[in-house]
Amino acid sequence: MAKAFIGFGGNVGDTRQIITDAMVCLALRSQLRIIHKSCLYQSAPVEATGGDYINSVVQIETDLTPYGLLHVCQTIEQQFGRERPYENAPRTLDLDILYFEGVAQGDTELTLPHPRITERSFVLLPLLEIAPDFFLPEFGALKSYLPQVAHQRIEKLTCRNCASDEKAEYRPPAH
Ligand code: PH2
Ligand code: MG
Ligand code: MG
Repeated sequence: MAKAFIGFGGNVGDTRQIITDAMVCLALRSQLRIIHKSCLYQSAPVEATGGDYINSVVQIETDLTPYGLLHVCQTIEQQFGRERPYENAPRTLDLDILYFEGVAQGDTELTLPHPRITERSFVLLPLLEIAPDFFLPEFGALKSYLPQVAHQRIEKLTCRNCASDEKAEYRPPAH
């Protein structure tokens, strides 16, 4: 079984509900198991247009190959009406494989780890919520990239397993 992380995002329709439902669809797949789910985060579009996004990250373990998992992700995107009129167009649902254990590849269809994993608060914050010490040989400790994305607006939405007064923003340690 390989460990993998998948990012969820969307900014068209009732995205909170769409992501919640899409996670149920993912969980119903027999070739994988969801280990951790982050809370939902609301974030400003990064290099994209449209309204705020809702984002989340899940950790899974799976017997699928990376391309097998990509196929599952694309099928779920289709189930929720994903359209691709142009690059980074507003979308009902986007599922990105962020990391797949043991795989580093530069294929145009599926680059692993995801090339922009360290550049986006909407990936880093939910991923670090469920894997605080996550380390990638190519990048090092992911938490070390938080200061670089501190300007990107993001808010953690309250959910069952988080305290309502928790703040998502990065705060430099007090000296
Ligand atoms: N996805 C993109 C481009 N920009 N911005 C936010 N906040 N959230 C996203 O999921 C997102 C984005 C391309 O997939
Ligand atoms: Mg994406
Ligand atoms: Mg995508």
